[in-house]
Amino acid sequence: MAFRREKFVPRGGPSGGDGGRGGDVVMQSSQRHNTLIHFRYNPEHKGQRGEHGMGSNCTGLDGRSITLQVPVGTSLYDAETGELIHDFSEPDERLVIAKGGRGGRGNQHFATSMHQAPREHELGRAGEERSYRLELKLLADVGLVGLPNAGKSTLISRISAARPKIADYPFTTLEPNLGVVTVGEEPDLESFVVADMPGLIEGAHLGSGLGVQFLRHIERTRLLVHLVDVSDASGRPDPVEDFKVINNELASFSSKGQSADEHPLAGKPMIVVATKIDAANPEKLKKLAAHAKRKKLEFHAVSAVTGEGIEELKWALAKRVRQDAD
Ligand SMILES: Nc1nc2c(ncn2[C@@H]2O[C@H](COP(=O)(O)OP(=O)(O)OP(=O)(O)O)[C@@H](O)[C@H]2O)c(=O)[nH]1
Ligand SMILES: [Mg+2]
Repeated sequence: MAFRREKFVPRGGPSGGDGGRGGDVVMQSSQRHNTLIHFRYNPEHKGQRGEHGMGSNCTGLDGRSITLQVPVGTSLYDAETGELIHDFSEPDERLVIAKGGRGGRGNQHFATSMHQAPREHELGRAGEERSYRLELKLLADVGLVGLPNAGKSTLISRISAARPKIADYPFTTLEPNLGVVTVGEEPDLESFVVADMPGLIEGAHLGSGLGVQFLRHIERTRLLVHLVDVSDASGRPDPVEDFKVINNELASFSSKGQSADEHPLAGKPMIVVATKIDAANPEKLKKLAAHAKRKKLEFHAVSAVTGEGIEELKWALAKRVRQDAD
C-alpha cells in the first residue's frame, strides 16, 4: 500500500504496486542425468519468492522458477495418493509440479470514484506445496566384464555402495549387481549406473559356465569396462589371451557376427582395465597396455586393495558416459 506524495500534487492517489509472482517448480527430463541420487542429497526444492510490490505503482519482480532434472524413464507419483502423475519417457519433457503463488494486488486497484484513498490491498497467495515420489528403473550405463576372479565385484564395491559377494573362487557372482557411482559434488554432481556381471569363460556362448544369458543386461549400456587380472593370481599366463577370450564371447553374443576384436558386443565402446596392480606381474601389465594401445582402446590400471587408479577410473567412466549422452 502506498500513496503518491508529491509537491504540488495534492491527494496523489493510491500507488501501491503489485507483488511479483512466486517461481514455479518445474520438472524436466534430461539425457544428462542417469540416476535420482541428487534427490537423495537434496529432497526439498522451492521456487524463488516473488518480491514485494513498491510505491509509484511498481510491480515486484517475479520469483525465478527452478527446474529439477530427472533422467528419462522417471515416473512421477503423488506421494499422498500414489497416483501416477507423469512418465518422463522422452528427453526435455517439462512439467510444472508446483505452481508459484500469485502476487497480491497493490492498493492502486482498489480505487473507485467513491473511494479514492483505498487502504485495501491483497496479500500474495501461497504457492503450491506438494510431495512426490520418483521412481526410476535403473538401467546400467556401464557394464563390467571379464573372466571369473578378474576383480569385477571388488571394483564395483570400491566405486559404489553395492556390496556384492567377493571371493577368490570363480563364479562368485551369479547375477548382475547394480551400483550407482557418483563423481564430483552438487551442483556438478554426476552419477551413473554400473553393472557387475557374472564372469565369462571360453565357450560361454555355447553354454559353458554361467553362459551368456546375462549379457542382455548390458546390451543397452553405453560402455563396457573389460577387466583383466595382471597379477599371477589368475594362474593364466597371458592377459592378452584372456582379453581375446572374453571379446570372442561378447562378439558371439552379438548377433551381427563382427570380428571379435573390433566389435565386441555389437561395437560397444570399451575401456580396458588392468586389475590387481598391487600384485602385478610387470610383464603382463606391459603386454596388456600395449595391446590396448594397438587396439586404440582407453587403458587404465587399478588396485582395489590400495585404491590406486580408482579415482581416475571413476572420472574417466563419467566422462565417457557423458560424451555418449551428447
Ligand atoms: N591383490 C588384489 N586382489 C584383488 C583385487 N581385486 C580383487 N582381488 C581379489 O580377487 C578375487 C576375486 O575378486 P572378485 O571381485 O570376487 O572377482 P569377480 O571378477 O567378481 O569374480 P566372479 O564374480 O567370480 O566373476 C578376490 O579374492 C579378491 O579379493 C586387487 O586389486 N588386488
Ligand atoms: Mg563377482
